[in-house]
Amino acid sequence: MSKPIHFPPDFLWGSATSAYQIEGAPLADGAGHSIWTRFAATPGKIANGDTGDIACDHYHRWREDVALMRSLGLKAYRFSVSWSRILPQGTGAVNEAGIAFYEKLIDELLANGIEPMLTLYHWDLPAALDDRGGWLNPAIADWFADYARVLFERFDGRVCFWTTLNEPWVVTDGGYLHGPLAPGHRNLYEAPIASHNLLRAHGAAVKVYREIGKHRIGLVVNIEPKYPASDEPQDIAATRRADAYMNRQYLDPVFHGHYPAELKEIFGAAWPDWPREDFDLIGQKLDYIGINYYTRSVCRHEETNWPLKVAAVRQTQSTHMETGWEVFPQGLTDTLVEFRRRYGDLPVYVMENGSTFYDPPNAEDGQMHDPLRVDCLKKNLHALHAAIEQGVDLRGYMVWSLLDNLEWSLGFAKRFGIVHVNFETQQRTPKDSALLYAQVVASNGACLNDPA
Ligand code: PNW
Repeated sequence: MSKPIHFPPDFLWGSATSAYQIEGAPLADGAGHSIWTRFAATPGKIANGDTGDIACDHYHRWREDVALMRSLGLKAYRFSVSWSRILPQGTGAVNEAGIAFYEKLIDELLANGIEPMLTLYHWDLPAALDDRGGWLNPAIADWFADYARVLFERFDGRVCFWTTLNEPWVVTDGGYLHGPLAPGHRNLYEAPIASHNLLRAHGAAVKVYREIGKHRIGLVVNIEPKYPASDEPQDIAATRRADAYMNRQYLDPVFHGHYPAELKEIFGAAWPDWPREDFDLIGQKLDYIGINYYTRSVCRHEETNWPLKVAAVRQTQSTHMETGWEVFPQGLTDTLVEFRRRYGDLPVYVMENGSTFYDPPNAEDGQMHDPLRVDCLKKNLHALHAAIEQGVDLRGYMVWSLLDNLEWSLGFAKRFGIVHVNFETQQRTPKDSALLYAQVVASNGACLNDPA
């Protein structure tokens, strides 16, 4: 029997979204193209030909969506800003209409007692910067810091939680190494450069924040704990490579001042020698770390898998999500405890955690039963609590996602929301998982002690 659930008194319960996935109207009011508006316009890149042109129409329904958060009792809302709404060309002239949209949203959140948590970059790079090399151009550290400065100057104080980047691993792995995400490159030589420039950009923005910001800034990474499929040395080595590539590639430079040695093994001739001084920029002190957790992976050596030589072993006895991800709540505890062991005692926020299971496109009579998501959420919250019991300085939890939304290249069919969206009518319907989450928030987790 584990101990009764009891979360810290100021625990920040909230939900998360990102700009391109929910806003719609990506070119409204003077905004520029992003790599995602272009990617979506390219046939075959997003399932079903879906695009973010309308998405959840949040650009027009933000007030209703804040009211929805309030009705669920949420204490925080993690969202991202679209860089190309603020700077249509990526650098230079500020588009005041873009600022105004986020200003209204932030003020509405505050008026409803909801803490805004702002992410500067959730994957929608201005297309004008992609034309100049995007994350491959070292100048992007300055471009990003200049963009960050604009938002710090306008919003610091009203926004007390800042995040530089969401999941640099996904940006590089999906955008530059394997190519399912914008800008869709598939290039072993580009991937390390993009990663390194993401880290330099992160560091440059934190440096600017220390000059002018007065609150908290951090980085958000996705962690997928890796477990060996056997105790064969080859499988153990494969697990180490997978862990280095996905979980340590960004955290080691930020907290330890160097990359994991395995990256050279993985990238071979494509792995550059980095200038020593870059690590001073990258290693800026952070106020918190944000961790996104969805699943684990069980690893075995597989000679033919490029470039890591690792294969994931499907756990046939487990429940799997629509994305094929295994439901594995223990991995959330392991991730948080392992973060503390490796990198020390820093305030931690789970900035995304959630699941996708099939829900029908229409919610009848105001209800949507989602028993698998409810079950997964409960188990994840128990696992979250176990990490606190084991000494992790956990400060908050953001469920992914508030709304069903554009799941990137998988389109609208993969629903992660605790609130159902009918994409024809834009009707929002809280699913059973949202009703459960509202009880969790209202009782600060105590309702999780109730049987069933
Ligand atoms: C996150 N992986 O992406 C993103 O931050 C969200 O925008 C996204 O909608 C959500 O998770 C659900 O997919 C990830 O392969 C994408 O490990 C891929 C991975 C992890 C996170």
